[in-house]
Amino acid sequence: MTTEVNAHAPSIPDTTDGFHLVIDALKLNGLNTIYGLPGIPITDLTRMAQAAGMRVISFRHEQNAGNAAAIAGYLTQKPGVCLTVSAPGFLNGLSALTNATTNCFPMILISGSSEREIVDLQQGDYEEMDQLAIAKPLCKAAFRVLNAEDIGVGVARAIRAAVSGRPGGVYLDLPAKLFAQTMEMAAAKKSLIKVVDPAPRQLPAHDAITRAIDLLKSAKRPLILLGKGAAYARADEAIRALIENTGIPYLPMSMAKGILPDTHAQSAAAARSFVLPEADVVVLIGARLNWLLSHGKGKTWGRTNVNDHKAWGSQKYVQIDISPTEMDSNVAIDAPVVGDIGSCVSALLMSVGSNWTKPAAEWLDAIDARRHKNLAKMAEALAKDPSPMNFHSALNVVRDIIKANPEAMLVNEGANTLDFTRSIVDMYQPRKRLDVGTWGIMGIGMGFAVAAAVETGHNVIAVEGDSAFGFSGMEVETICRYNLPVCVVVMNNNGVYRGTDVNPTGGADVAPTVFVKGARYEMLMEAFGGVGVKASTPAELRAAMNEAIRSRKPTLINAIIDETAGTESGRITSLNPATSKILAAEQLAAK
Ligand code: ADP
Ligand code: TZD
Ligand code: MG
Repeated sequence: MTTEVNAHAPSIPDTTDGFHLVIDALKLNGLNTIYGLPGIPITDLTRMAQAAGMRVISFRHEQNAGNAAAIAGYLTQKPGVCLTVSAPGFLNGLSALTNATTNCFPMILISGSSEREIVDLQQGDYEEMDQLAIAKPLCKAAFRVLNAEDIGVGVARAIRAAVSGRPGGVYLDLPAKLFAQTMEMAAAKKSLIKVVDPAPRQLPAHDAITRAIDLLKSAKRPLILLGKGAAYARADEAIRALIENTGIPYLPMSMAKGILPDTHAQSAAAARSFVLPEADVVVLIGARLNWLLSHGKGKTWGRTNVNDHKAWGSQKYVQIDISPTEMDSNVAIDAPVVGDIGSCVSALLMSVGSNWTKPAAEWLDAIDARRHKNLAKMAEALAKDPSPMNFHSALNVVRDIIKANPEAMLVNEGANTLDFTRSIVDMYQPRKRLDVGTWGIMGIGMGFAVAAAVETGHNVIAVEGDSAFGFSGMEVETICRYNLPVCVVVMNNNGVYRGTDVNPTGGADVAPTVFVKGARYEMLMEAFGGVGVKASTPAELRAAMNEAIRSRKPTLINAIIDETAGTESGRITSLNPATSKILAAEQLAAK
């Protein structure tokens, strides 16, 4: 029997290899962007991915690529993909993967690795490291694929692990040999998996809803607390309806700002230190009672000390979370509601109905009074125009720019720069504010900014402490290379927290928190063809930011801030272990 061959038909290769299977498996699942850094053994993977139509964004350091992938996951509900080389590249990416897991962002770190048989016998391969073992305790799940026919399964498992339940980071180990393995095309195609329903809805139990509603009905001073889980869940309409239909005041955690506009009449953000201790029933929606909420304990919650049994347990909690083991992690949760936020909030909403009794006027009026007092104080601080600028006068400009451009993405890190921006700059739309998150880490800035621009196409404004910026500053080249509409504002106060510390010994070394004075950060952006501006006044800052928004050109504004304006650790000074005592002792010893 003969087979007729059409000489003009395009030749379809009858085999494929590991490289192409990885690319095909990602694309099949709608993962079309890779954030990474090339090198052995994945250089060709980056080339082939680009050739196959994927967006491959190459960074200058893997940690920034990893942070980009993590926040891409937060913004899209699909795992962000980071690709690195073995050992050191893997380790650089791993800190971002761990941070993603801590923040509940879905992400997949794919790293090439050395050959198993050499690694396991510790025979000293190029970049030898048992990466799978190291990654395992630091992320949600970790997998290795040894055979090309398992690539489809490996990618499918990684996707499901990253986005189902509580989202998190997944490590996928791909040894160099895998990429060159070949497979017959038809079998290869069949081996790939298009994941069906990767993040299944999880409906809350009926009695959990009844319990929560009963508790809420008994409340005299109820409060809703929105966390970044609520923002991630994209249940914006249901959350707004729950808040508006019940009339309950709400407080957004930093990345939940904008789920409802910060100017909403029910926002208690400007009365935070009043509502937390005073509320009697608190509804947590996608927010953990971790250090950011003082673990539900202490003064923040109106308890003067742990042994104060009268005050202890005076608040009651409803907690909506997809993770059942989050309940009771810090204090007793009276009404746990386990499920996805969309389903849980919708179920509550059904029970709330249309004739819910709004909270007593006494509670709402007391909050309003605080709110107005604090907002007036803030307005007064913002109206001042000191020279040099302080955080307030500079951030007053950012506040106006975001108000005029509510679709812009805001990235924010630093200490004072973070705390002041969070309280001064109102957000108007959900998932626009991206910051240091659960760990309060520095270094997310440029990675987040790149991914925010790539994933949304909107202007990105990155408000950075001068120290914070330094952790990822080299990525301004990446921003220029891809011509991204990113405007970096460096709040330059000559150092960590302040630029005023001195070396107590009088020695030549400056204090550990102090940087080069009068540093010209704007020149970094100019070095790669972007726009650099030094801004010493609010008017200069405003003009430069407006131009950056208009032109969408990569821009870095060096905003000169009074070096005495900040405070130690911003607002978390209390977490320092008895700073003043240690310093006094050291100064004494130095004399
Ligand atoms: P914040 O720092 O803003 O207070 P956290 O990161 O502490 O927020 O809390 C986020 C919470 O949201 C986590 O406990 C996580 O399990 C939960 N979460 C994330 N996505 C969902 C979802 N789709 N449905 C329900 N809970 C979710
Ligand atoms: N390293 C990492 C990875 N994360 C951290 N949070 C720190 C170090 C410690 N740290 C902070 O918590 S804030 C900060 C550091 C180094 C920088 C603060 O200085 P800044 O901000 O210039 O960014 P301000 O505006 O001067 O306070
Ligand atoms: Mg600083």
